[in-house]
Amino acid sequence: QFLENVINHPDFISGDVITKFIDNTPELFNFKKRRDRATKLLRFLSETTLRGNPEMKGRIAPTGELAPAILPSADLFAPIPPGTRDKLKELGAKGFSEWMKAQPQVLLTDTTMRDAHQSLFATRMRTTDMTTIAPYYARMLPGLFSLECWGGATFDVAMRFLKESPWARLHQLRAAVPNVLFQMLLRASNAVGYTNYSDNVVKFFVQQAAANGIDVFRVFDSLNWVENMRVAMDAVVETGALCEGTICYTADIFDSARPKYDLAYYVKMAKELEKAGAHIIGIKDMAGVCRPRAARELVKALKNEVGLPLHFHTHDTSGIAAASVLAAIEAGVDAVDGALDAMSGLTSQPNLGAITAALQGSERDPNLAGGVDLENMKALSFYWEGVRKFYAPFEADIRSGTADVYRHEMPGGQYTNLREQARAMGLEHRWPEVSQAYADVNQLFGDIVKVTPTSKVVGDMALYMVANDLTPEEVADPARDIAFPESVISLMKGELGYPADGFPPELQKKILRGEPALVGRPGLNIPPVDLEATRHEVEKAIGHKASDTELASYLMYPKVFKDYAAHVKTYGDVSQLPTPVFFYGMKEQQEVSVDLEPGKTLLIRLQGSTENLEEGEDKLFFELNGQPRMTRLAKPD
Ligand code: 3PY
Ligand code: ZN
Repeated sequence: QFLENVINHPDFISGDVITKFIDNTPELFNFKKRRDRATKLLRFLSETTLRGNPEMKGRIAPTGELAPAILPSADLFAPIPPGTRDKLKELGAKGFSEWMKAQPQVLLTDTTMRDAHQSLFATRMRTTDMTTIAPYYARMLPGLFSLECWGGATFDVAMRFLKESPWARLHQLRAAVPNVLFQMLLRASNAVGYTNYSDNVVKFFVQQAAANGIDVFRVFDSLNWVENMRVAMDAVVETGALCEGTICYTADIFDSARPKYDLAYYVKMAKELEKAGAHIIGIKDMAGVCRPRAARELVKALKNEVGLPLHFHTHDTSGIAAASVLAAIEAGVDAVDGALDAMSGLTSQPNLGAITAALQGSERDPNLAGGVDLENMKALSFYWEGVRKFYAPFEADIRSGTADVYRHEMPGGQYTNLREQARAMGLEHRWPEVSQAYADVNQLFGDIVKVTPTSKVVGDMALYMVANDLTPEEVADPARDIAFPESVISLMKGELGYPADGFPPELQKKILRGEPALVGRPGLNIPPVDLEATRHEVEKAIGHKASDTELASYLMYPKVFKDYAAHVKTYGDVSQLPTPVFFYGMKEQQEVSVDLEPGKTLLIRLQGSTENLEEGEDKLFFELNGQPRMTRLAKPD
């Protein structure tokens, strides 16, 4: 191995072999580290193969062969064409915003790597499935407006369930796609968490995200409170990235029974966002309840009233979201979101390929300026079709669009997660009741915007009501004592901020049991965090120097980050394992190749195991780069 390291070293290959070569090149002795990494991965593979990935508990693994997803044919040595990211560098954020408005074609965002899998299979898509296809995107769809590939629930899920680093994901994607804007979803003062963070933590997080590759920040507040978005928006603007100040759309502008969410409400908010420094106005229809007629009127009004480009986002839960997208385009929206065909529909975004096809030859044809070729979309979608099969156990059991969404108004990104929570509580068979309770809780809370994190609070309360057979009348009854979930108490205390008209005072009083609610935005009540002291805390916990991004992860999710770091210590970096192996383990005689880093690949074959012998332990026999290796696992109790 030493010789192998020598002859593969770039200095050696370049002929630059000087007498001090060995002294100057300590990494030649890195084979101990590599062996160590291989040992850790073998431990992970052994446990997953014989004991199962803990994530699969209660789920049914797919039967039959899971073949690798088919990659498109494209020349990956061809130069990468310039794209929107180059344009942003050239024009700056304000200039870019003007450029957007001047484009005749509608601009497209592909959400496949973020919202689509968050909404279809509980955010479980792993980094390797994204990085494998990323270099193809750079060459085959260079005309996209952006790739939404980060933020929202992906940050938490990457560490908590997939045991991988969200930052490494961003770095790898960025390296593969230098030309197209990367977009993230940022929950304003809740950043990528479920709680309001200190102002300086929000700012630090935004700085890290921008420095590590995010170009467009879609910033929203879960109660549509612009005051609570300013810290995040200011931080974004300061980095030079694009700030998409976002309206969360709820109810129906034509529903006279819910007059507070009328057209004037949204226009007023958009104007506030424009004043607050946004470069783009996002319309975030997180549940998919913005019907075509409403989309048309809303876009028309906003186009007239604000001077910024508009970006429309919706979900296909109802089954007719593409009609809303087309209506928005007709009314002059500048950019729209969709997911590539195989990852579209249901609770995900509408179908980007079909939207493109529908507009072919029109004056808003997305491909007017080139770079979003429909055939290329199809080839990329075929890859996603293969990838999606790996995640079958995480898909919700829904087969069709449903108009029920207009009743419950659950965000698409929450739907699969809430069903999963219901399943874990043994309430899956009572899903229609959960759905009704969700709508009831919304009314009890005063008809609020429901999007992370407020949507989670409404979901918690709905599950609580179904689990305890509580009616809305009983919840509201001042004489009936109820042990409200923590998240509900926090919401009513104002810890996520307030809706424009506040919470219903009677219910708030009951829930807070005499405790006072906060005054003003939550960030005013949270002291700044001492970042350097926290860095020391992280270092103590993980046993090595903490980078800025590790600190940012810890600030968001202290326990989840520590657990993730412990997993890495024990099992190494599992992010490059093929997804079927990560979730379902290896079969006998199966061979997998794992790229530890560029040029360093492990070839692992499972030869067999002795799990049936009555000894104190099970043994697995592997071949690692041609050498036999054995692992031992203590028998489970
Ligand atoms: C998120 O915040 O994760 C969302 O997708 C909200 O729609
Ligand atoms: Zn969404």
